[in-house]
Amino acid sequence: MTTIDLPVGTAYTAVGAPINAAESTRRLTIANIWVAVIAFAVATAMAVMQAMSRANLALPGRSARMYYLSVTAHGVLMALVFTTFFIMALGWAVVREERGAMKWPRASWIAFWAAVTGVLITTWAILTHRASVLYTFYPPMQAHPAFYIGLTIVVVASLEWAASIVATWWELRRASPARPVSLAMHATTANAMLWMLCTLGVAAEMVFQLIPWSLGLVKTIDPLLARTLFWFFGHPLVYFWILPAYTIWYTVLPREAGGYLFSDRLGRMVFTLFLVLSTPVGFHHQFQDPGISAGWKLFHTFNTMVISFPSLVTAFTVCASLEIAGRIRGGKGLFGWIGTLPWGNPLVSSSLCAMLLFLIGGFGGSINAAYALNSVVHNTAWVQGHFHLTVGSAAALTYMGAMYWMVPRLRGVPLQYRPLAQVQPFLWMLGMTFFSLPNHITGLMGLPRRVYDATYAGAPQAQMWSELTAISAAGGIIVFTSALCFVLSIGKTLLREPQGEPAPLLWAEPLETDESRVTMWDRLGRWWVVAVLLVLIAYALPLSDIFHLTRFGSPGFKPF
Ligand code: HAS
Ligand code: CU
Repeated sequence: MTTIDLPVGTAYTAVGAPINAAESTRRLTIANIWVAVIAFAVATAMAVMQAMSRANLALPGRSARMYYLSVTAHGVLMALVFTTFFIMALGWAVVREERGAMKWPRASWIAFWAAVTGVLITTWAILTHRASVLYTFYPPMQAHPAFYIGLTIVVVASLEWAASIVATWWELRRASPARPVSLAMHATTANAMLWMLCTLGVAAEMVFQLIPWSLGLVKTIDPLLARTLFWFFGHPLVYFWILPAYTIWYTVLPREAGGYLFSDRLGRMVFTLFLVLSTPVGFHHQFQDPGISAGWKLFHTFNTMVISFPSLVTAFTVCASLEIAGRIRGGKGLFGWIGTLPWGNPLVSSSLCAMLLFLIGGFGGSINAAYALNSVVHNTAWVQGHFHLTVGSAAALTYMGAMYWMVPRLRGVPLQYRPLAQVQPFLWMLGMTFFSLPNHITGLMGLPRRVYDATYAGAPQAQMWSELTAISAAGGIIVFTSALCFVLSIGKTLLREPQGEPAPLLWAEPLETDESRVTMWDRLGRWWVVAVLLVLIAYALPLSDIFHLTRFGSPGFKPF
């Protein structure tokens, strides 16, 4: 780890009291975790309702209107709020270990409160039935301007976080040019740089299309352009979610499992490749859209296959690190090391369960990305099966494991209700298996996603689907139970009076210690330029094509 002595100076708490900057960073980390946990708890309640709806159970107050409100709230609070706030928390925690304190405490606290305000504005719009447009906010469905404005505030605020991370990295690199920053800092910086590139798409969609249109300043919107700008952002967004999980798998898991990171350098390569390759792939969400030529769609398919490579390297590196740990702990034979891993440690079991589910989710992703096969699965239940294994498990479950590990250390409190935290990952894995596998199967049978009416307007297949949707509803209930265990354990750990001093967050040691020299993978600034060039290649012509099409705008629709 590169720790350099920097003056940490004076910062201010949320209420303006002077405070040591390191302490301010610690508090900001915890504040972000609080928002993440609250968003998670609310979104979880929505999820049960939806799972039951799929199984056509008569719930009090069940209606199409409630269903789409709930799907929107669940998607926005889980996929956008829970994730982003946890990711910012992890970023601040890494910066605190690396530099001692964040760079711009005042601006960062202002950004935090701005982000919270943005979340509240958006949530108000959703919960008052003004924004049932789902988390991908597809126009021509139209929401209240508050929905779009709130989310734009969150994005802008998160960019302050990203800028601060990158500035910290820059300062550390300049202070000791011959030594790389820690792998955790490298990974966090790559993710922040990725965020600074991909949010351009959603910002353009918000500022030039959705906000003026929802305010009535323009009458119509071009859905194709909006979708293209959204997915310019939307795919890198999924890597923005997964990279913090990979960060934990590389930099924390090997140590907690009792071993070493198999290769630090491979880790650096992986995170740098994600920075370069995550954005020019968005058309794999638009294979079925008109107005984008087949050649460009195929180009994005190829890029998608290339971006699976760093995930495969991750599967290898993480498995190798776990094997080292398992053998140090006395595991013998081809698979004997798996059983000797500390499955009772909630960070370890969360990560392992997350990875096992990700094996299936990632495989499904490769099917989605195959241009022709996508027409079989697009807009079917398969897709929600896919993303509950990826963002809903690989990312979310690892985040939960990371919180079991971080919060006690940040607060100087032992993990509370530890047995709940110990069973929680297994319940999640069980529930998500029951939830997601039937979704994959029914998806292949043609069950559409995001449809409220469980009789599917009398479709003859509805009978065939019903048993599987009942299983997936049961899976949803198990996941809900797991979520409750998480909220109870982490909620109590957040609330309990501190009993000791905060403890440092220690990163895993690499197996090879001669890896501490700067290589091309550490030069993130240059790679960011390469990323921008690739984005230009992948998007400039297709976007110009869209602008040259005869364009018919659409008025807004508020069906629910
Ligand atoms: Fe995806 C749709 C393609 C990964 C999230 N994806 C979605 C949507 C979401 C999402 C939210 O090409 C829905 C969007 C919507 O609402 O419309 N996805 C991919 C591909 C990958 C992929 C190729 N997705 C993710 C990740 C996500 C995520 C990661 C969130 C975090 N996805 C698609 C496509 C669509 C799509 C199309 C559009 C579908 C449509 O038509 O609408 C790849 O990056 C996946 C690579 C991953 C692997 C797995 C590596 C495995 C690892 C675990 C190792 C395990 C070990 C086990 C070591 C190849 C790293 C150890 C255990 C022991 C016990 C020892
Ligand atoms: Cu994607």
